[in-house]
Amino acid sequence: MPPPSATDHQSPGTTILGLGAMGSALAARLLDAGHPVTAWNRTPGRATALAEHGGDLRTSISAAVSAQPLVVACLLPYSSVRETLGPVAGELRGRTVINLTTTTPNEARELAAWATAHEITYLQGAILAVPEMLGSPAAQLFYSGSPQAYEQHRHILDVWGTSSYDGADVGMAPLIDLAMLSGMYHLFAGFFHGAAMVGADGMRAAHFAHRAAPFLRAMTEGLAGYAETIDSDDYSGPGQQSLEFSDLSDLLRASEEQQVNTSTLASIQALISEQVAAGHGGDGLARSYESLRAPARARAQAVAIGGAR
Ligand code: FVH
Repeated sequence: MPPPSATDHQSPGTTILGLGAMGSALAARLLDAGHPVTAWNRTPGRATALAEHGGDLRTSISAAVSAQPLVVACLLPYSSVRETLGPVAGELRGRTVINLTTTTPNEARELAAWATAHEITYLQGAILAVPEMLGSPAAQLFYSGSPQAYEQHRHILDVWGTSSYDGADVGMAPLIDLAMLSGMYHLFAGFFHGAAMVGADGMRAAHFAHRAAPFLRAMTEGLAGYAETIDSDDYSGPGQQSLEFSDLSDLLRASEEQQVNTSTLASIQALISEQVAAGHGGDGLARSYESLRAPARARAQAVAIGGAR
């Protein structure tokens, strides 16, 4: 069945597959903005609020994807996307699928290849926001894949938050999203570690957060400088905190005194120690990046150079 076109009785709408916390918010913001929404959810009971909100709820996924030219999948986990879309590839032919499910770069590329094989236009998205943020500029949504689909449906995408397009490689949007989330979770783990250290002596986490947050916020000002060093591939430049100076032994001993799990801190010390052992102790802290970016290659290089000295 060909997708509805703009000549249909109303402007084309959007089908949302998945009415979990995020999918429900995606649908609700579109309805609030006056856009027609068709929706499907594996468990129908979760979708009653949408029907009350003016959504067109379909119990069959085939009917749901056949109702609109744009189909948005917001499911969990990634495997459920293939399980859900696979059986309706025929109905999706000629339509656009935007996958907002958290997906790895290679999973996105696999799905894009599947979509192309079935004449489906594919755009990968990544939502850097919680459901409550949707509809505000603070909600960041990254997209990569079909530039035509991004531009054609921009009026829909921009309802949800601040949209950005990261190029035709569908893997880029999820890659940037997951890389940023990686930084976030490392930051959280570091805060939890510190809170555990002071908590062992009775300081409440709230007081520690009051002290630590301004400091951690200020430290993010240094990220651009570290990035410049990494991009220059020259870690010997002046004004950098050296790897030797960055030795974390004091932090590890203090954590042990506080009987705090040292695994996260020890993993950072391992990166530093590896580079120092390879003869780079005088280089800047950013050089620990080399032990992260391609462990096998960096380790071989580091040992070879260290062994040559
Ligand atoms: N919630 C958040 O804060 C984060 C923010 C960043 C982006 N994520 C991603 O958004 C995707 C959906 O997340 P969610 O929070 O909506 O997740 P749930 O509330 O658990 O809803 C999951 C929906 O997926 C459906 N589902 C699960 N398995 C299957 C399956 N095998 N076949 C079909 N549908 C499936 C589930 O259906 P049901 O359990 O209600 O029947 C929900 O509709 C996700 O990628 C986040 O990483 C959200």
